[in-house]
Amino acid sequence: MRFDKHFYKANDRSHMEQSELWRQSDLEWLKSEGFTRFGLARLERPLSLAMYDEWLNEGLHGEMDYLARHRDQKADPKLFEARMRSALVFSIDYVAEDAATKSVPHLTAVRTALYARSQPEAADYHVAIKRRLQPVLNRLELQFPSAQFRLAIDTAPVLERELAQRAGLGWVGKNTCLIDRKAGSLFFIAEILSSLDLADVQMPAPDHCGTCTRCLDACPTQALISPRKLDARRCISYWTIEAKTVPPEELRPGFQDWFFGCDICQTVCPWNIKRWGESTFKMKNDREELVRELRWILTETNSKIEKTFQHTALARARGRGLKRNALIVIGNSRLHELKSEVEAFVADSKLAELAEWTLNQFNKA
Ligand code: B12
Ligand code: SF4
Ligand code: SF4
Repeated sequence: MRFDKHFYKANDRSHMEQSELWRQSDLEWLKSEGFTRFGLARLERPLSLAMYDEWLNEGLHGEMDYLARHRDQKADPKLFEARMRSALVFSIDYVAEDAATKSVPHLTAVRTALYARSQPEAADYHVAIKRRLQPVLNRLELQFPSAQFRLAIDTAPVLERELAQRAGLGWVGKNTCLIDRKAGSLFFIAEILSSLDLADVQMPAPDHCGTCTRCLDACPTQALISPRKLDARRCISYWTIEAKTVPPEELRPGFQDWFFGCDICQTVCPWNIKRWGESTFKMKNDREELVRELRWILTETNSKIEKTFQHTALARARGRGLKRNALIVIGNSRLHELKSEVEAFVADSKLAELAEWTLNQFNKA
């Protein structure tokens, strides 16, 4: 873990001392716990609320109805947690130095997003990160017995990228991800909400995308419809993780061999290449193993698949979602070896059309 001047940049020390939230000993302790990037932000009406509203109004959230349901709580955090006034926002890397050798348990050859690959955070990162932040929460509770604190990551109705941007942890890149010049963007955002009324004095990080458009150019399904605007209905990550239905035919070839999630708009980003090098993002190419794993996905019962992945990020897609994803990878990678397994889905109530499409891909060059 790094502990350098970058840490101080992300955390306004004079402000920290003024708020008495963090003393030098606290900062040293956080360092020893492995936290090197965090900042403070006031919980208030988001600056980007108009962008969020526009995004919802244009229907770019697809089937993710909860994002519309969360809208009012995101607009006014007091509706979500009446007592909370501020947030300690953390940036937590999810890429290991040896990421190329990491895999989801039971799956080594299918292409999954880096955040879902085997490392402490991957075993349900919500649980793993909450567990990691628990000692920080405990310490805060001891230090401020009359204040309230609450851990949050991902699922809470909080606009985490905006919060992290205001906490000084990076800028919102054209790929919509929060990026830091040294850390890149391959990190989770997590926060400890607090009832302490802290002034928001962080210097927002300047935008370092400049004239670069690599992410927009590289997205195979043109989901980045303009800088900082993502149409989830075109995004591989959305379709392979969040959606319950089958993606439209015109998008499927763009999915290439992505089985779960997608990292393309981040792994082409110069700030991630600078941090991790390109080889970190490569997967081993093992057709035999890929066929074996996809055969298992297609032939195993949904309940057994769900049990196998119950403590991993893959649980979100459920058994049927992973079968859907497998059919697309098989079609795009022309895995003829799995023809009979695919044929078994031609009578499936939900996946029949997709299975026909997969079989048709075998006839293409
Ligand atoms: C829904 C969701 C998705 C959806 C939609 C993503 C999207 N870009 O909108 C899908 C399923 C596609 C998705 C994909 C991924 N996700 Co996601 N997702 C979320 C979730 C739950 C809500 C995001 C949301 O509300 N989207 C709606 C859009 C409009 O909001 P937004 O992306 O936050 O954008 C706001 C800011 O960018 C802000 N903004 C823009 N410009 C500026 C400028 C300034 C100055 C300011 C202040 C604000 C600002 O305005 C926008 C509207 O408010 C968050 C967790 C959370 N609670 O926030 C995780 C989250 C954004 N996801 C995350 C991750 C890791 C991913 C993936 C990398 C996973 C993967 N490998 O497949 C991909 C990345 C794809 C991509 N390019 O975004 C991380 C992002 C970490 C980071 N470094 O940015 C989050 C924060 C989860 C977490 N706690 O770590 N995700
Ligand atoms: S995650 Fe993949 S599909 Fe989604 S915007 Fe990025 S490159 Fe495009
Ligand atoms: S690829 Fe270029 S434009 Fe896209 S987020 Fe990275 S620096 Fe910004």
